[in-house]
Amino acid sequence: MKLIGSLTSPYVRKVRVVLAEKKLDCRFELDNVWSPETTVGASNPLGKVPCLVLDGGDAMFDSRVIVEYLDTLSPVGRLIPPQGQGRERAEVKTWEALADGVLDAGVLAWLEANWPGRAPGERSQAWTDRQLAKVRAGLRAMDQGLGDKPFCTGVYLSLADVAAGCALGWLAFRLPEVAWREEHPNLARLLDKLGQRPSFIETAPRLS
Ligand code: GSF
Repeated sequence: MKLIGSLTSPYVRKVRVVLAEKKLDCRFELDNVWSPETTVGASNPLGKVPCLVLDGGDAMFDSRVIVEYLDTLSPVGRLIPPQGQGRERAEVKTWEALADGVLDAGVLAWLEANWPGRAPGERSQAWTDRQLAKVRAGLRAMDQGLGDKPFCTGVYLSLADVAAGCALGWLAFRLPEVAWREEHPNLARLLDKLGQRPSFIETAPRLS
């Protein structure tokens, strides 16, 4: 298997953390989706990372599909409850949707300010504010949902924590002005705990 991705993408990081937690082997191929030299389009017509290319050449995207597949490959470090446990499974996947949704809004806000294809006069503060309001509302919901539990859905690490940790780590990396730590001490505690795991240490977002 080969994972196409970048060192900054939180969605790619989610996949890399899952690979590490489940001790799965996978080659990592760096691709800059914003550069004219990107080749990810050959595997993902949407031109986005992460993209997982299987040994036979078939490609899989997006991160939610990839991590669900990876979790089936080995019983080691199960991160998603099995089909039979429908309610628990939906709870984990709702956490993932919430964390990814915070990221989707955060990425849109970040691109509004930073995508070089948009001239300064084309950047909309109203759009940025709309997206940042989603980020803040999502963080409030995550903090409340976590409460004082050790992990998002209880006492075991699951994909919910992986997704939440990748979202929080990316916000700290790209949107430090959101400054969520003081307002959300439960989330700060979770991120600090996750940050001690080798899977999170090895995949910490960096520019190069
Ligand atoms: C999001 C992937 C994505 O937006 C997933 O895999 O979970 N729902 C998808 N990836 C970004 C990089 S980043 O912001 O992490 C990407 O590849 N964007 C390229 C583009 O042209 O939008």
